Amino acid sequence: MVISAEPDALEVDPAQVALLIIDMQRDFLEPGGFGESLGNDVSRLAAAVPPCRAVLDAARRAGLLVVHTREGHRPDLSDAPRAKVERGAPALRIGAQGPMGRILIRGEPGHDIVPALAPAPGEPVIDKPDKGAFYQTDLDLVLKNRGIDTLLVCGVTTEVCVNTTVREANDRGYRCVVLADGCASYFPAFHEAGLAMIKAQGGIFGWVSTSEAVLTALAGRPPRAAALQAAEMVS
Ligand code: C5J
Repeated sequence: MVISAEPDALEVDPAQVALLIIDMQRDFLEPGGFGESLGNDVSRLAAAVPPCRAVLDAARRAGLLVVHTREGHRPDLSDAPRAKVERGAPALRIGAQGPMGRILIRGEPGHDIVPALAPAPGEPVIDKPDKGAFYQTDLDLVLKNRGIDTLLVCGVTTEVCVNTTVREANDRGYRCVVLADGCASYFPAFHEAGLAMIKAQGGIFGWVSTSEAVLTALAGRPPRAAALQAAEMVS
């Protein structure tokens, strides 16, 4: 199938494509979690949920591998570097008690993926200790064992965990197609810059597309209309 994208449309074999949904956790999207503890307006991330859900539903229907990631730490913080924990006011740091349980700790309510995007049985969930989904995880193994060479990437935040993961994936030889409307940032300018950096220089880290373009491709419709949609949504 052909996915309309920037800088160029991309031909992919659906059998080798996975949907990778990055960190759509309550800790980042809902009040009282890690994102808000860092002083962010978490409501800015909500817009990414419906496009992610639409692509998730379509990917499941098409039989694509769907992989979810979560950022978080062990309850004893033994996998959390001091350099990460010591930032911010102590009452709001990683491991502190918040309204959704201890902030950014595995097993706490805030660590869960938001209900609209909850993993289905059998879908791999990659728990990662930091920004990149390949760092100290078995994601590469999971993808290689399924013969995956192309990742449709959405999630939060665009310039942090999405960009870090895309750069890691690019270095490992994966083709990354980032869905602009399926990603979000607390900072609109960083969202735009994060996408611009991926697709610049002939797609130095990958491609940028939209949920609509991917839905079109998965439905087997011609990519021409999708090209126009992508141009409208990404510009
Ligand atoms: C952050 C993430 N922003 N998932 N994590 O700390 O982007």
